[in-house]
Amino acid sequence: MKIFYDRRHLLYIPKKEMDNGKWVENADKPDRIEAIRESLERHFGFSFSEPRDYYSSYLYLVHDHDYVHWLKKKSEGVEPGEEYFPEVFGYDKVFDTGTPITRNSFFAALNAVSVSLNAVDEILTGETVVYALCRPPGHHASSSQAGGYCYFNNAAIAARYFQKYTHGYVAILDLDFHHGNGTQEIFYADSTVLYVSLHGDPKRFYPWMSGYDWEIGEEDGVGYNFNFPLPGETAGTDYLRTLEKALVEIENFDPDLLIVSLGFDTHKEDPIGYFSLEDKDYYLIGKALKDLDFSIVLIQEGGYNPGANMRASRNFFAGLL
Ligand code: Q9C
Ligand code: ZN
Repeated sequence: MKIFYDRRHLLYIPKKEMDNGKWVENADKPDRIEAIRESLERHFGFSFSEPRDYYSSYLYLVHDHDYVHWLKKKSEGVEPGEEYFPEVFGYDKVFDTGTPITRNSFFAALNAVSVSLNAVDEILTGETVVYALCRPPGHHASSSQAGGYCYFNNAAIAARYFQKYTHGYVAILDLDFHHGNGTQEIFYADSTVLYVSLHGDPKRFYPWMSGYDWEIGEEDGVGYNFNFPLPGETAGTDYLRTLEKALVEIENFDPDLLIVSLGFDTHKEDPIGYFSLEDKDYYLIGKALKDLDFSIVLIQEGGYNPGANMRASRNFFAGLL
């Protein structure tokens, strides 16, 4: 399996976030990705390809010009080492209080997009499984707003980039603990991109605004959006049973490419996810995907406990490959 990884993510270090009225440490730290890299290097001997950089014009496959321009200007206005906390939505283009802007937010988020597009390029030249080990994550970012540590929607841009060259159908399977509100929004009226997500019930868990099972798409997209909200503490058996249902929808759709938004914040030891998956469950998740007959691009999303990420990723790839 080919893996793309860009070590410049180490330069992107958000410090704080506001959670329930309190300043807490920001969970999107570099070590969560380093843990995965080390684990895969050690246990499988994988090597990591340096991505080539893409121009920011690819962002417009998904994002509004106003939004891209706003993020670039805001990032440039922050002193190195400082971070800017967005004002209420309407003034700034961020929908929560957990997504600070640092001097290199724009640059780091664009690099994560580049990592993802390199992975799609490999698929276009005949690879069948490629992993984009990128940070910051993307699935909460909508066409015009940042949120949930996400600035640009890596998976959504990857899907549109694939379609630009193939006119093919894409399914996005979102396995992060949190609902990918951004990805859902971007493809909500689109029947060429299927969005399927398993996540914590939005009645209790972030991002609260979306992820209900009655959100099935609109206009042409009706029937091309599937949400599987699950209760807190969901463990392996229930999770895997639900995953099987989700995979049936993907098999019926029969995509030309499957993009997996891969979050390890479903692990029971994750500090901000509330499922109870154990190390061995990730082997079974990987195995469930192996049985599918599609080309797969895996794009890293959440996963905030480095130790748990090491074990989850090792088991996931043992099952997948
Ligand atoms: N009081 C991803 O996993 N914090 N983003 C919620 C609840 C935001 C996570 C705070 C969590 C976003 C890609
Ligand atoms: Zn998450």
